[in-house]
Amino acid sequence: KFYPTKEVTIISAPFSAGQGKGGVEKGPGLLLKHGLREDLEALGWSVSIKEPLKGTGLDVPPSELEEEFDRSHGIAKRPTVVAQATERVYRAVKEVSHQKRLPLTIGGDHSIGVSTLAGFLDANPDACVLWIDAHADINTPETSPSGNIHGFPVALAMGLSREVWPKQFSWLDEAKNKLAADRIAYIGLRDLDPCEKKRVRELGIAAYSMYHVDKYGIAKVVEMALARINPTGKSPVHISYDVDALDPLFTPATGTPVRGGLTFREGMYIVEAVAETGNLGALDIVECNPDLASTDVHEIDTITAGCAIAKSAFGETLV
Ligand code: 6HN
Ligand code: MN
Ligand code: MN
Ligand code: MN
Repeated sequence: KFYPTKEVTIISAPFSAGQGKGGVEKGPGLLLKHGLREDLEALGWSVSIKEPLKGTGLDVPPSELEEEFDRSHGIAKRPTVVAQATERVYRAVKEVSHQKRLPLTIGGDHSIGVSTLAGFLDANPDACVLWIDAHADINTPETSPSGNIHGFPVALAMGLSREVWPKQFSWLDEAKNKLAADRIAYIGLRDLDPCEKKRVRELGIAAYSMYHVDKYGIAKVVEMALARINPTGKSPVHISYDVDALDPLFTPATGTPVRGGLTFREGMYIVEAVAETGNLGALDIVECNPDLASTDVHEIDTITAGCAIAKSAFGETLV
């Protein structure tokens, strides 16, 4: 087992300026309020909490942060604050990873994926990544239709199109290891921008869309994905889980919902299967936005789905 002593640090990342909709910064507080910490303790984990954005003023809705458009190459929105927040989260994930505690990073929007990838890879150069998402998050300024940096984290961690990054992301040059294209697999894809499709194909990234989930079933898809990125079965697995991978029936309160997603059970199966291998190395749970819920039930469904992902990943079994 990669963490035989079962020690986890929850890294709270209440950050929302990687996209434009306020409310996703409330995700970590609500996940904790719904018992995330106690759930993990009940499964035998010892839990500590880190808050790298506390006191920075970065943990507020995007409308309260400086409006900024970098149009030097294509478009990137609010690069200064996103770079500041992601650097802080990176340092926290890196420290926790070197301490051999499992980093569980809770967002916040998915821009913090660059922090968790770079931070975990710093301590574990052989890590592999399952990116569970409706989206590929592999844009850079010149390919992004929106300029929202939550659509960039995979590209940033891979070092793609380095020459067009907003200058504020130079902190990332010091990260020791870049994510290699053969160490990441996607599951749940169904809404890629044209340039993202081209990139995923050209880089030969293992990409399992909802079509593949329908065709092969989720168990086979997880098996194929892990065989591609972790052929020896010995590498720690970093799961970056965007709750919009699940169908909006189950996680309606999220910023970029796309119908036709994973069922609740398919979504849990992915993390259960990795838990069963004993190789879970790091987990991110992102993009829960209570302000986008149209009813209280939608808010609770979304937050409790986030908690369920964590429980399943940390070893809860059904019987
Ligand atoms: N996410 N591909 C779209 C964009 O704006 O770049 C959507 C990105 C969604 C990002 O859900 O983490
Ligand atoms: Mn997404
Ligand atoms: Mn995402
Ligand atoms: Mn409903």
